[in-house]
Amino acid sequence: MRMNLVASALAVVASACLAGRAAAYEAVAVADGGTLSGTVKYEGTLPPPTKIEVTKDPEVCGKEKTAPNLVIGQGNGLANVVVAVQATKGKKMEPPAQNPGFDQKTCEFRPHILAFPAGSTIDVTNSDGILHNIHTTSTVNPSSNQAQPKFKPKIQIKVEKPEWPISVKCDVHGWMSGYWVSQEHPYFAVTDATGSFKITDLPPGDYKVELWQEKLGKKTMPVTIKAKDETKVAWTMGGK
Ligand SMILES: [Cu+2]
Repeated sequence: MRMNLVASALAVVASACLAGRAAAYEAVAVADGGTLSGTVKYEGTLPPPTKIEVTKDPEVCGKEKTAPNLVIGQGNGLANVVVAVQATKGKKMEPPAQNPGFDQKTCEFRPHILAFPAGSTIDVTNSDGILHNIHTTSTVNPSSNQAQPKFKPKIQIKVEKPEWPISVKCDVHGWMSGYWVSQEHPYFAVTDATGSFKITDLPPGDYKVELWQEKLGKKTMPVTIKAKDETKVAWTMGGK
């Protein structure tokens, strides 16, 4: 009996170690999934927008830009927040029907935050007709550094493994910035211009949800998802 107890205690420790090392996502059928929806709003006194002086190619880029690192919309809705449920099992991640697109237009990356399933091939386009040089900084995936002159309209970059945020810059225009978010499961979203998001088909249960905004950092919120029900949240990030 005592030996059994010791053995099962060891087994628990061993499996905990394995979980800690691998923490692999398990794809299962989700018949009674729930929805997480809501908003992320900026809390506190609104900061004035940061202006960026354009120092190159103003005929295409414009003369001045507003920094994209803190975009606050109507009702203080916070755009471009990555909302990632820390799920360990659930729906199988389906590859996107179309390659996610990442454009360079008026010397800005569009979208500013691109979230996609790991294994996606990103179609990097250049709508500007001037030289850009996309430069990603990865630690898990290979980084990419490629010039894209106007006669080279599309570059394809495959992002094999989950990793986020991956910083994206342009080596020609120092103000251009964006982020890629490569996820191993489908339970993530990026807030829209009003700070809204929606994540569906979550297996019922208690979760931690990670919020990430490039300037404000990370925040973790708990939620409970109920079968075939919608959990609505109103979260805040930011100032005091
Ligand atoms: Cu550029």
